[in-house]
Amino acid sequence: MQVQEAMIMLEERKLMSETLNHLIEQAKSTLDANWLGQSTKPSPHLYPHQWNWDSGFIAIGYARYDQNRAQQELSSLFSAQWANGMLPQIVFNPDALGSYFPEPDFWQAERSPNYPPGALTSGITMPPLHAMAALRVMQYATDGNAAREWLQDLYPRLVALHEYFYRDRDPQREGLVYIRHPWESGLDNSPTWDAPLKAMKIDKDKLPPYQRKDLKKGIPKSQRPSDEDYDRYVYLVDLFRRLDYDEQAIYRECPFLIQDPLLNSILCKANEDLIEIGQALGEDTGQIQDWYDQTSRALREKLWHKRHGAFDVFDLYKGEPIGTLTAAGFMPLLCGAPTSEEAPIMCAFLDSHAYCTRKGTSQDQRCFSIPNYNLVEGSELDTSHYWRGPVWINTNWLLLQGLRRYGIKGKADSVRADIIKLVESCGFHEYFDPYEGFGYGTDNFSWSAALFLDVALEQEEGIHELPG
Ligand code: 9WN
Repeated sequence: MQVQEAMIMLEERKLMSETLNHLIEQAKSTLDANWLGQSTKPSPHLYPHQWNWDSGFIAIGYARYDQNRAQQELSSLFSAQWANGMLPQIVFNPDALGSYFPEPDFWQAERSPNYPPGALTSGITMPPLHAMAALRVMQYATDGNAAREWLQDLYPRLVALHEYFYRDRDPQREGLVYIRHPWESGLDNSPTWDAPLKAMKIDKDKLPPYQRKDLKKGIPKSQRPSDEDYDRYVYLVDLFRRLDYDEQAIYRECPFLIQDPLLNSILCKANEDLIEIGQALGEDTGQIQDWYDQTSRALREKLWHKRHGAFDVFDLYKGEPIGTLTAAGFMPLLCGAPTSEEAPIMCAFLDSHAYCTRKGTSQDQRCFSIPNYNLVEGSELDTSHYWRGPVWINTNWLLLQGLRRYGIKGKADSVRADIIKLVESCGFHEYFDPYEGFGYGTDNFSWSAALFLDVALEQEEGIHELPG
């Protein structure tokens, strides 16, 4: 056994099952407190509505212990699906309007002919990990018949969502879909978006008036996106509503069109999981297999960055790669896109100081994997600033699945151990400092609780041992 593995095992044992059980109960209480009756808000105050990819992660946690809630979480989100298949980034809670920006009055998403009657939604989407979550609901189902019935209802909606991406977001039929707003990436102020956002020519006097509400929730301004970023976020929303959310017009006019490896890897993996669901339901999954093949090939052929040893991001508007150094560059491991030569190169990069090697346990040697941005070469690194350096539990959880897929046991175990350690020392924060482990952003954050639950229950059941 290697020294690294032995140290991790020792640490895991030290966290006695009593402590783990206590944290598991706390995670469930956190989700209970954020439960709105049909869905879960991401956090008590900062995010009072339902968010798209948050609900996917949250359902993954619920799938482990509450099938009903897992199913309701996804069903309520899909009840606001647009007629063209788009699943909105936010489904607004009518009882909580007034404390977040932007809300339905600003989005004016009803200008689109695809807007779902009776729902209140934003006009953009997010990474589609819902088939991954649905597969877990199926796998952990306690009542097979009820789960099957639920899946029969959800399956065509999941197919429509994937179809939307390939039909409307991949106009050149490359197998890679684009995002058109940083909020669609889920990694809002990632340094990757700096160049395309700065290149946007905006006339501040022509921006619609708006007021940020995120800065009134007790989170330091230094931990939220900048005002310059918000001006650009607002510029893009205003463009979409002026174009009545017509995707062809947006494609022609939008200055922010990006092929991102995180969203594309999630879509690719979700295709694979959707095939498994479809086969269990006796459906023909040929089209979905074709989507999976297209995207895994395109990730490899267009986005692999040999010199970086990770996957790149492509700016479709400018027609050139951006040169990513964020955690998104490792996400293709999730769907099996890297070749058997590329995966070990990525792993060596991950195992360098750039993304935290577990060097020791003393304060000055400690580093939690993996930060969202390269700690050595990231020129815009800020270890307390949102997506510009901190460790996030959702990206770590995704990476964990990818590392396991390739049998990269040492790193997978250390990523899992760090998820548990961060929660143990700081609770269910939104994000964490890679060196100090401090929790930042909002507290009682739902996906931190849900994904902690997934790995903690796995550890408790002792089913985390990996082959090889
Ligand atoms: C905008 C809810 C969401 C997450 C995103 C995260 C943050 C929103 C915001 O919170 O974004 O969508 O107001 O900052 O960046 O990933 O889904 O938790």
